[in-house]
Amino acid sequence: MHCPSDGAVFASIPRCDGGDVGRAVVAARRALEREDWARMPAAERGAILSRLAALIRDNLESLSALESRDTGKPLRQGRADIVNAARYFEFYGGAADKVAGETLPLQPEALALTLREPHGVVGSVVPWNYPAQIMARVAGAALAMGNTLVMKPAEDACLSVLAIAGLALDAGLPAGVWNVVTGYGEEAGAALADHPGVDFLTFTGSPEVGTAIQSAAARNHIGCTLELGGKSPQLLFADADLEAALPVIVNAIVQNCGQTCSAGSRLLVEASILPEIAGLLRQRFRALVAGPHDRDLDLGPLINEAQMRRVDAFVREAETAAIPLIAEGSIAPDCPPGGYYVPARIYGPVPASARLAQEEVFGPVLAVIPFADEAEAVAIANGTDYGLVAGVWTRDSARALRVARKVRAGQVFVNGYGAGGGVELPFGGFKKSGHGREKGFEALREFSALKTIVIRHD
Ligand code: TXE
Repeated sequence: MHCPSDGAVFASIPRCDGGDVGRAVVAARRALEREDWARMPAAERGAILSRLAALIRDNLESLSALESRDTGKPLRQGRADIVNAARYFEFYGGAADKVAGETLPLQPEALALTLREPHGVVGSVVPWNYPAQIMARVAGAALAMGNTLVMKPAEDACLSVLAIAGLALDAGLPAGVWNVVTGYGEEAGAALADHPGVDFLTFTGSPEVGTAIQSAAARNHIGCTLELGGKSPQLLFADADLEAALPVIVNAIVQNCGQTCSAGSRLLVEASILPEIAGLLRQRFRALVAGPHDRDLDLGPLINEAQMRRVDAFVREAETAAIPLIAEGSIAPDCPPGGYYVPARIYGPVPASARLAQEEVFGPVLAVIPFADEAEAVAIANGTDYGLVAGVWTRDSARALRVARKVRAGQVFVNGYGAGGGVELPFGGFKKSGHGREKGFEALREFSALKTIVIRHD
């Protein structure tokens, strides 16, 4: 494993192949069929997840340092991620015994009811941007519903996943219930997606690999949820509380160096306040500093060289297209030479059709796009292939509600953005952002199958 802050190798992990994946699927299947998991009362399953949450909190500092070093994110962001991972296991630990079915009206002589049953073996492919959080939102919900799990974390950052899955054994999770296979996407990941012994797939990552995962699910006639990123807009109206809005708008694009599926990467600004907003954001972006994870600055490095090339390509293209650069931040002068550092940048006005306004950069690059009125704001907000998250900033509550209902996004925040993680909130996209919902109670429905039973009684 390379540390993104200096590019140096600091750990090595197994490169699992199809054979390893096959053994993990067999282990997960056996665990599913064993008495100690399948017949465990839901409250006991929940208690194990709650104990795991407590163990994560007991190990908060070491896990935060590991997450920060592995991903390059500043230490306080790594800590926030580990706290959120604990929150997922607390939430799903408490929820495990609260999932109920229904009774349905049918005939006087028959009782009809529904049950939620586990899918069976869940295959999960996790990305590198939020390994602990994404692992926890999948494992918490899938295990709460009684599934067993084979998880393939990302080759670029997977150490917190290994550490926390190890703690799960200490919390009392029976062996074989949660299996982790490390390695490359095209080897271990593809083998997992294609394995006929997997009953349900869940994936967070690029749209390209999402298509491959969905194709594999179709070949095996199983369900899947996909979370494939976004080009999320924040709509800033002239009557908004700018003092409240601007720090949130900046954070939504620089958090985790912009490598966030829900990054607020488009800022739609009412044209009458564009010069004022550009001026205020210029000051804020100029003050942003990127540097090594352990210095805990505004931004850490990007995850790897490929991401750096990707961000550079967008920057070069913006230059070629003469899109104005409003401001850029800086890189701390004494950064280790092998790190993947880029400064935060803000461009505008950006034509709504430009690639910078349409495609996911996955870096700290904000595109500012002016709009004339509410109708145009909504049209621009909805004018990309994505639909993951949106933010609306206005003091006019009727407008906030109108816009929130018209914007095609899985989550819409009014006068805020991101809500501090929000493990309780269903999360997932429209359009190319994917389908299915994770987080909250909705994930418990995704990670279970509905069965109807009809009992005739006279
Ligand atoms: O993603 P990949 P990459 C977006 C973001 C980023 C781009 C490329 O725009 O710039 O994707 O990132 C595994 N079968 N997001 O290349 O390849 C891989 O090992 C099965 C958005 O890193 O999708 C890793 O575990 N699995 C995003 C995971 O897929 C495969 C998070 C993600 O890697 C596989 C990450 C295959 N054939 C990137 N190929 C989000 N939505 O948050 C790779 N993998």
